[in-house]
Amino acid sequence: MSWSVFCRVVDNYGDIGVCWRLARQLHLEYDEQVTLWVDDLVAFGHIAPVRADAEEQLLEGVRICHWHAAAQPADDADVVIEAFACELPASQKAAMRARSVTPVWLNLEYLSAEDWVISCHGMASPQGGGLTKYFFFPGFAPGTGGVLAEQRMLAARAAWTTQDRFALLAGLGVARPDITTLSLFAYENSAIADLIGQLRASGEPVNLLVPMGRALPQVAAAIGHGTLTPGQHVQVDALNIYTVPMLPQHRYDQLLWSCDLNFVRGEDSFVRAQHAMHPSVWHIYPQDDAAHEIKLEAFVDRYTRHWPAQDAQVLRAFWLAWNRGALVPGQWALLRALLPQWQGYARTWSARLDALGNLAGNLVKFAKTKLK
Ligand code: TRH
Repeated sequence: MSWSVFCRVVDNYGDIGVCWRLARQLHLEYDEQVTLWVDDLVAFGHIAPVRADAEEQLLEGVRICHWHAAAQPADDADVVIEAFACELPASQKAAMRARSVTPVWLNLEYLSAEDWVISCHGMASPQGGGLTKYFFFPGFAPGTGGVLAEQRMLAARAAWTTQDRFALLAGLGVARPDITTLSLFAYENSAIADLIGQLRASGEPVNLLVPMGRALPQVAAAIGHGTLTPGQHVQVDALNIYTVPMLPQHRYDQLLWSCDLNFVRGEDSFVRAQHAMHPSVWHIYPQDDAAHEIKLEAFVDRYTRHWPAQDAQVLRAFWLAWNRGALVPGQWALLRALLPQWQGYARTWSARLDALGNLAGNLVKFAKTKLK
């Protein structure tokens, strides 16, 4: 089948992060012909080696086209995906109406663990002119579209060794890869100062790897350092802070595999941290009406369903505190004490995710049933 995926970068890297992984996997693992239309090649360039000035380019077998005001996309594709409810351009809709075989039009939704997702997954909405749009919901439960998980990532993860881990950390300048190692990818968050304070007070030797981005100024402020730039190492007490440049997506995956606990955010890094089979803390994308807390709790409910109640409570309290911007004194110590058991729970959770089938494969199956 031929596929066109449309992506508008609302902000940050998650929109294009998800679309790029999906486009690449559809081509590499399902042998589909894929065009990815994206409106922000500069943001895309932070996670993959794309040229920002090219109208059209080929990367890993995927045709990438710049979607801008003057572009008139009109692909003759079997399946057209509007990612995250980005509106398809009129020219594309006209091409879809004119097609002799009606294409499958899919809205790929945001990821949520809420129960209602199961009943809405696959719902059809007639669009006139013989076209129907289907709502495709990623999710964590049977009856949803699952999450992205490439075969080659799963194979690479299975082959990842302690030596690989040490080599990766050494490559980032980490002097002692044998001590507790955390990564911190987050939005601006006043709880960062609390975390750093509690890490320092613990006296435990810890590596804290901080990717470039929105959390970095708060890390710098918390240690009274002024500006931090990529590749720096600052030691405060037993806490070793390393600033990490923006890595290509597969390297970032490897970084997640290499840490004992990953602070992640948004949608894509959140899922990748689950594939890493290590404990994680999620900074959910904040929404004005606090709707994000409902989503956060829905995930916590699902994720900790089989945990002892006491352990689940430690996680829930920490995640809520992190997202509300203030840790309670002693909260890091409680989370730290949970890490050994949580490591086991994280493995079990990851196996459950694998059993759902991956999002790209589920999309292919779904599209085949609808393409007439
Ligand atoms: O960047 P995010 O916050 O992205 C999004 C957007 O804000 C979007 O509008 C919103 O809808 C969505 O979140 C929920 O977080 P996310 O989703 O984790 O995306 C980050 C991407 O960046 C992901 O694909 C991983 C990638 N990445 C790298 O490739 N290298 C890196 O070094 C890092 C830190 C991230």
